Amino acid sequence: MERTFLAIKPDGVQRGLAGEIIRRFETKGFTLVGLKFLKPSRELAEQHYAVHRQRPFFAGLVEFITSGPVVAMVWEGDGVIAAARKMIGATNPLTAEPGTIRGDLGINIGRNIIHGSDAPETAKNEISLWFKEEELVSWQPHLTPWLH
Ligand code: FUP
Repeated sequence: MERTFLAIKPDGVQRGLAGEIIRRFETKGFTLVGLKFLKPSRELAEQHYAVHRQRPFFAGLVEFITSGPVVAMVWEGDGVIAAARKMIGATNPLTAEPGTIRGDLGINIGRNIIHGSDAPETAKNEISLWFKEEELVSWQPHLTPWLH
């Protein structure tokens, strides 16, 4: 079953949006299989954003993501990687569509509330960067499949 890595960034946590964001993925029908609350180390942040190492915003991005606690999560479900990206919306909250998390809840590209893996390979890498295998729980909600 497909899995993705999502993280509610320090701005989302500070603004008290964690519950609202988790609710959206729960009610959509995806399954939470990993969850932790932590203040990321500089090393973890730099590894997570390694692809942006040469970009001018890299230092600020690492500074920001390590500035406070984040909610790190792994969600499971058919098509969850692409669907979560759609639910999150465009990188810049000002141009993100209404109805998306960033479109509904944010205004600043440097404070865009949530991260979501952008492809199967990055999802795999990010999940193993943030979680140990034994921290992930394989389970099925006790619902008939067509309810999801
Ligand atoms: P996304 O996949 O939508 O989270 O966006 P990117 O991977 O392109 O960017 C990662 C993070 O870098 C964004 F969440 C915010 C930050 N960023 C900036 O601060 N300025 C930019 O011009 C682009 C990205």
